[in-house]
Amino acid sequence: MKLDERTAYAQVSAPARLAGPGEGISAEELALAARNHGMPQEALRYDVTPVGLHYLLTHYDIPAIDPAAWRLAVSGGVHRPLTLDLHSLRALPARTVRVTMECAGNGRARLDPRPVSQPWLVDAVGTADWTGAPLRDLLAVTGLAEDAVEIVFTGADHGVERGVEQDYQRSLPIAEALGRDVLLAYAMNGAPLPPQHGAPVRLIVPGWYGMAHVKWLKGITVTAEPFTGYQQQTAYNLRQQPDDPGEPVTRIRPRAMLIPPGFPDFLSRARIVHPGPVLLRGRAWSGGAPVKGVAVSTDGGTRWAPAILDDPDGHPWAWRGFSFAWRATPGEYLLAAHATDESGATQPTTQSWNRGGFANNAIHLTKTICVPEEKP
Ligand SMILES: Nc1nc2c(c(=O)[nH]1)N[C@H]1C(S)=C(S)[C@@H](COP(=O)(O)O)O[C@H]1N2
Ligand SMILES: [Mo]
Repeated sequence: MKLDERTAYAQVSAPARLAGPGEGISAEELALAARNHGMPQEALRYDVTPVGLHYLLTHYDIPAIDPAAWRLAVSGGVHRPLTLDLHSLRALPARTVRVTMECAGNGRARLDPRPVSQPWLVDAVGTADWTGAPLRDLLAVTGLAEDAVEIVFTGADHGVERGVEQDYQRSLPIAEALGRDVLLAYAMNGAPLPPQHGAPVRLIVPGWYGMAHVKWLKGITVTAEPFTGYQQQTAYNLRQQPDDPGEPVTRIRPRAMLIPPGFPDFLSRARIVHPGPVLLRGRAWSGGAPVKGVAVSTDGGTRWAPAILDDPDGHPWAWRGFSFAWRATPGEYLLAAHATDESGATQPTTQSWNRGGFANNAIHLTKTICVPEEKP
């Protein structure tokens, strides 16, 4: 019997599907959730997420790459193809950019019906200071062919997904790739990239959902046609039906998250506060345009009041802090915040559904109870 690619992987690699009514998270999804951890919500307290608290998403294995042996090949539609080592990359002028990154599947686990995949709640976000060489400085060295349309970025990780064997690859249109802040990053928060975040070099595309920031970069290929690889055309598209042409997932939609107030109940994670003034703090971000305003609700979104944005801190690609002075009285509350950006984009109250569970930015509710302090 001759096996084609699909039948060869049929035993281990299921097609995309939606969970049935009431179908819980499976052990396979739990295993993914444990490998690919989120950022604990209380880490919204930091301007820059400490490395171990930043969320993590890795489709296949984390490659073990010897930095001394690492090479980056720049090929395709360039005048001077080249192969670079880490030393020569570090010799280019360095730039540091603070970037809030969010996985396009953030919030997927609460969709109904739920796509069977990495089951994110709302924790797939983090902010880091990335240092590297601007991609455009490297492309100035190689030159670009006149007919260049896209740039394809290839990671060193390899796997099978929905029956398709592949290197992790994504592309960017030339105009996006030439942005001043698109980096070939070799440092995160001032230290060399750790293995799980793409060591020794990854791509950083500020404002775009996570899938564009290719880790463990090994190749850059300039092409004269749009890239049609799996992660570009099959995955990361908004579709209602499997055979829809799909709208590509690109920039991060606006979202605001409250730093969980008070203290948590161990299992339910409901928040507990005592009566009196409670300063609600949070972070808001958008990859499309700067955040213009944030509103807060304490009654699940019936009434809203404006929050106060922190002063701009010179980091346009990073989340913005906000505050709201609340006076808590005994009772049960659903706290919420929502962001609007300068393009007018805002957050929906109900989840916008698509088959992959991508780019949802529904308003998140934080269940909070205010109880009088117990006197000893
Ligand atoms: N090579 C490679 N790059 C990758 C991925 C991957 O699996 N392989 N995952 C992508 C996805 S889906 C996300 S959300 C981000 C996560 O980056 P982080 O793990 O550093 O937070 O990396 C992106 N880059
Ligand atoms: Mo992602």
